[in-house]
Amino acid sequence: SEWENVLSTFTTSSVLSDSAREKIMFVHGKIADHDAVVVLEKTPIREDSLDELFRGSKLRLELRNDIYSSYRLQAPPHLNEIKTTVVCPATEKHVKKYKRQESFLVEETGEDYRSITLPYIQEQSLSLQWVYNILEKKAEADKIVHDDADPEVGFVLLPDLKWDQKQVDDLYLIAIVRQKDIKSLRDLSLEHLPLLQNVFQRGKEAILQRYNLPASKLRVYLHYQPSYYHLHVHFTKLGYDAPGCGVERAHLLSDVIQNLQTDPQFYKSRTLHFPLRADDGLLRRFKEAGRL
Ligand code: M7G
Repeated sequence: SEWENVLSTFTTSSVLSDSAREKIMFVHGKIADHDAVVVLEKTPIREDSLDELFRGSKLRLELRNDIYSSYRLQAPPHLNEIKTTVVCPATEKHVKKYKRQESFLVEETGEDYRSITLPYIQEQSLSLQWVYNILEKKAEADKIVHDDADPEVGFVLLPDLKWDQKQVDDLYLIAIVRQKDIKSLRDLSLEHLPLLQNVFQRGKEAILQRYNLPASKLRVYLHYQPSYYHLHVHFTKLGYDAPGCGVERAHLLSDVIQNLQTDPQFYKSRTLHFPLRADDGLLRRFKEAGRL
């Protein structure tokens, strides 16, 4: 592995949000003249590193009282790394995405989707270049866990940006479908059932094979609204609540499949609820339309 020094010139503008409990911090700043967002996250302690941790660390006693003592432990550097994600150049949307903000639950009817949401996402949403790079194997090709090249039901399954793959405890993969014209849940209808079933079935099988994690340990879901309007499915380990992934946006893939089986128009006609941040342009559109 190579070492880089992209962050040596990083200048901090502000902390967008942080959580002592999740041990994560989102920082806005500049690299050269470009806006950048840097995500710093302390990673879990790995069980398979415990021996090395106990043997190779230095301990400084902080207090001792009866049977209780507390220390500061200085772990070997390679056991004490900080997972770091850099977005550069970052757009204003990226900066907003990571800023701690009050959010509001929006009620979107099928008609609201067509008259408010769709025009908005057609005008402005985050670039999908990273998605196309993955599908065309121009990036992250060595990380692919399952590749189904079928143009109709095919998809690429690979580790999510948020997962460092060091431990299965916080397993997080995404399946990116090969069809390019499905923006979100709202575009789904009966014709997509074979695709969804394929992603569900093959995705679970691939994860069992690679990580020895059975379907009963997986949470498989889509986000609505997503950040990126190219259909993708999240696979996370049950019980691991990834930072910034609230329940309000999650739709279990198994429910999505059943809903479409019951009613092919389900996602075109049903009212869907989701939270939007205070400074989200879409929230403003809902307000302007008198829907909030
Ligand atoms: P989403 O539901 O559109 O938005 O999910 P969210 O980020 O608000 O949940 C997109 C998913 O793709 C997220 O889980 C991201 O962490 C992941 N992701 C984003 N990018 C830019 C990349 C990338 O470049 N590579 C990989 N492997 N995953 C990414």
